[in-house]
Amino acid sequence: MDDAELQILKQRAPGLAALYTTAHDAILRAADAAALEQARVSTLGRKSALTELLRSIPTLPPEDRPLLGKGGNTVRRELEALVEEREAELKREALSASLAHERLDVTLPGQPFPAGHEHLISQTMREVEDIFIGLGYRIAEGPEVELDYYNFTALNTPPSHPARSAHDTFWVVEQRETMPEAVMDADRGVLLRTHTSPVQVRVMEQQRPPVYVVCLGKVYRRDSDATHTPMFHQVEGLVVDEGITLADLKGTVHHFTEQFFGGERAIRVRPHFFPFTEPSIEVDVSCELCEGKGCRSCKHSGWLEIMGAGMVDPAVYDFVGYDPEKVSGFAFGMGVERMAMLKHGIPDLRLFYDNDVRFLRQF
Ligand code: 2NM
Repeated sequence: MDDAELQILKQRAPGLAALYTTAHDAILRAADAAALEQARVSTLGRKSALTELLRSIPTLPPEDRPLLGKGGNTVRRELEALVEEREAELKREALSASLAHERLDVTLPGQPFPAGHEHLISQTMREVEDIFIGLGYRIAEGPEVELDYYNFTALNTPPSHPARSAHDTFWVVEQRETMPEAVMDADRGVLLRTHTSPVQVRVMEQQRPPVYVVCLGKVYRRDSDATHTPMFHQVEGLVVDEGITLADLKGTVHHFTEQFFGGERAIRVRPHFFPFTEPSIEVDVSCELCEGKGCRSCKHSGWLEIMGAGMVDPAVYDFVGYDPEKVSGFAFGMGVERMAMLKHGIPDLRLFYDNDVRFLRQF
């Protein structure tokens, strides 16, 4: 409504004009959404003077009705539009106030937080992997929950072997739970693998020679004391090809120890026994902490025991269908925790699993 229109309204319907100016001011004065809602209800609501006036029109003298009816509706539309405008204006004000107040500088540096790193055991496994990858080996993996057949039987470890007892092995399903006694068969148990060798058996089942693989992973034994944890890590390697001899095993181990421990290293082998290799050996590497003179680390012998190994027993080839007349091979196994302890001079196995970051972050 412009000034001229308002003047006319003032002359012809002063009550309606006064109502309009009061309502107009109340709406414009509303300082926030709640105040605006209050102004809307009191000026346009069901109990407002304007609504009452519009409602009373049918009772007015007929000559007054057109003016007050038309004027009243115009006033209502104007006030409704005014409320909407004021509402939009308040929203704009609120937005710019919050933008000013909650301004965020996205170029500020972030909150620093400490970055972790791989556990020493994982790092050590990766180093070992890298060395064998460099020799052309492939990495093999297998299940940690394993069948009796792969963990023991196919590795030429007969049912009478002490390692099969509940004393040393975590059984998941014992054979007698899966089989009636009469047909009890030593292969049907399910267990947590006690070494990574079952992976090598699975590899031989899957592929023909030449085989050059290493397997790294968790193994489980029912031991727990200062020098044994119920879970630990192993690396095992397997080579099967034509014409492989113990000399290849020794050369491979020598290369590995020099790469892993650094410097020039001598190795020596001692005879040993494993059910799955013949002949079997244990391998020592020269102790460089004392240059072979003898120290606490090498128990004053000048040598550190690092692995068991041997030439794969033909009995194992029978299980996987390899012909021992055509191929031969070697296998070796070592404990990752022990390798890391020897390399870094760590005195106690339990440090790996206490998860004290003051220890872990040194590596
Ligand atoms: C060792 C020591 C000696 C070994 C043997 C085999 C397989 F599958 F070829 F028969 N895998 N791993 C082996 C041999 C493991 O660990 C101390």
